[in-house]
Amino acid sequence: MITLHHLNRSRSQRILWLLEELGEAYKVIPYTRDAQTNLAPPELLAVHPLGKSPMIELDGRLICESGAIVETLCTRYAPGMIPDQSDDAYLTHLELIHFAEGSAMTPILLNLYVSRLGEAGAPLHPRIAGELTNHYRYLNDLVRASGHFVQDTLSAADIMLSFPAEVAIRQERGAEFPALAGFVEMIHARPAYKRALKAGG
Ligand SMILES: N[C@@H](CCC(=O)N[C@@H](CS)C(=O)NCC(=O)O)C(=O)O
Repeated sequence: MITLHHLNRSRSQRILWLLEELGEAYKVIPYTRDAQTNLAPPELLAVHPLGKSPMIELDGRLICESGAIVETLCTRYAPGMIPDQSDDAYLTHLELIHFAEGSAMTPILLNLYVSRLGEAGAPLHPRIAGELTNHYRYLNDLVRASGHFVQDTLSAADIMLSFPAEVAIRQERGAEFPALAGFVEMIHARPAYKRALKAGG
């Protein structure tokens, strides 16, 4: 049994989605963001010193970091979601798994935080806006004719990249990045994605 420590409205939603795609038995322990601060509740700190979500428990081991969770779950339950290591696509997979958290989230989070500074943040806006566009364009250009990243069926990278891609669409960048918009439309139409939305509340 897999246990997911799930924070509402968070990057944990993509792990719920993956679990629904896998069809494996799992249990969700829900956590709710503080209504004022929007931060995770202190109960998550009792689980792990970072107090962040997602985290899963698998075979008695707590695993944090979405990338590590997705890689572990796909390797064990859906090896077809990761290209064979002898294929060039495996390197693209590795790049994109790391890109999702290590690169794309930097301008996304900077944009979120700096926008709260109002006029005081204005000197940073052009640089952040430029980097957001740079990262979204890169992703847009990597979407394959099949509508996926890396391979022509759902892969681990699609799960990881769903979050930054959805942010781009929520920021109304769909017309500028139509392939990214198509990717988001495609994943939203998947039955497992819809079940995960319900499960995540
Ligand atoms: N790189 C981590 C990021 C985890 C993370 O920052 N999660 C956010 C939710 S999207 C969180 O728990 N925030 C609550 C808080 O910082 O209080 C991952 O991909 O798992």
